[in-house]
Amino acid sequence: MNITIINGPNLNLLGKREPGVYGTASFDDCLADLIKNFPTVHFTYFQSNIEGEIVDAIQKAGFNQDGIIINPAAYTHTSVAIGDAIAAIQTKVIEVHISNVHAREDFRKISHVSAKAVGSIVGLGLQGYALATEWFVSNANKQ
Ligand code: CA2
Repeated sequence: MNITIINGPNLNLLGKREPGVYGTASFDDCLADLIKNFPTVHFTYFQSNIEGEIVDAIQKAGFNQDGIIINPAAYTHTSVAIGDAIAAIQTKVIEVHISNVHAREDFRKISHVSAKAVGSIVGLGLQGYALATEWFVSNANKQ
């Protein structure tokens, strides 16, 4: 099974800044755990701080992967282009947010992704990525 993980702006800083909100682990740590814990999954990881590059990554993964896990970070709340890209592809998408966006500022309650995703996981920390992977593995033969 092939899963692409796409992370948006500033998530390259995980583990280095704001540990109170986003924890102390880097995404490299998280990816190493995913690779270890899901040996049947081939993960492709992409992170960008640039909106158009994220759209390109969605289109690239959107027709040849078994699942996409995306955390568009701040673009979640602003990017019609990322929402449109998710609506345009075949691959199912799970939206993940590390923090509980519903318990933060009002602007974080808006998502251009949620309605186009198969589901969303918010507020469960980096474990959200493992839970999303688990869903794709469990539902592989139903897609
Ligand atoms: O909770 C999430 O996963 C977010 O997508 C994270 C975004 C935020 O804009 C969304 O509202 C919720 C921010 C990512 C910034 O990541 C940092 C990581 C470490 C240090 C500073 C920022």
